[in-house]
Amino acid sequence: ATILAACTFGTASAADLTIGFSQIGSESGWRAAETTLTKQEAEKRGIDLKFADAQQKQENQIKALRSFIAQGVDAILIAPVVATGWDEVLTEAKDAEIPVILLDRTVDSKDDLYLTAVTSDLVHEGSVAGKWLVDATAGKACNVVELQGTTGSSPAIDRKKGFEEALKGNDNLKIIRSQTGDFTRTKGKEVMESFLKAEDGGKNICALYAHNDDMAVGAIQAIKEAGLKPGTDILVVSIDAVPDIFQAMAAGEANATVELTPNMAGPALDALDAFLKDGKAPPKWIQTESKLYTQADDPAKVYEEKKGLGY
Ligand code: GYE
Repeated sequence: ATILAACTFGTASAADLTIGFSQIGSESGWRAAETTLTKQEAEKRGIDLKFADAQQKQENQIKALRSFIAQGVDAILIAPVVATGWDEVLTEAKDAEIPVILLDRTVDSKDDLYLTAVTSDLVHEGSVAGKWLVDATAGKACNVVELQGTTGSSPAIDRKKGFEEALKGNDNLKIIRSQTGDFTRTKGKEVMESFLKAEDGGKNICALYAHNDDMAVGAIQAIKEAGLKPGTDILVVSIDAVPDIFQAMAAGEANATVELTPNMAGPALDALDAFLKDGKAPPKWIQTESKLYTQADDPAKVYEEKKGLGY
């Protein structure tokens, strides 16, 4: 199928391509930036991008993929909201010889059902966050609460795994409560309010680990409303490195974040181009970098730099 696909599309230059993009929704600032940058990357390449927003629902993503297949698009980009339940529709795309590229999240389907996955090392992100907290607490007893991402999504599964691995052997650190905040500010605030109430107004909580900055920003609001100081009474570590977490860091209200680039589409479309033009199949995983930022990294300056980049 690969060779055939290459022959079929061998002559297609990006300018003739029609690509379907099934996006999860706009649950976080990071997600919105990914959408903006994907549209920009497609525009740059003269690609006709068909955009479908799934409002966080897998069935809407499956519907969108079936519609793209029926339209006979040249390729499909998808950020899969959860990791399971994709075999059937991905097989339909494969049978239609339409290459599928996963963005920022993975699926548990066999990897011959997609061309490549462009994601960070989600487990590594969790362990970077965990290692930061191990160092920051330096052996002192510290009860940790955790705001998980969307239940069943690969980032929620892997970021939890990596964080717990980093805490292993550091018995001073204990995760006392862990619940999904669905990657949103609103839910992050709500769940943090319930953690604070359940833990003596927050006196019993020393740190928050949030699977993304948006939930951390919501939680910071709840911590302040409970009369505590986020960043000192309760340490705050999260992932994404969106502009607003740097604003919080500059105010001393957040401590660390692990960067996730929102530009997954650039590497994805480059790999697709090489595949369609000369049948060069990319590796099944194109990994993006993860970088730790703390208050020592001039957060006010980073905020200014990041503000314009699609967020
Ligand atoms: O961290 C979060 C978004 O899938 C890794 O999804 C991505 C996550 C990201 O909601 O902000």
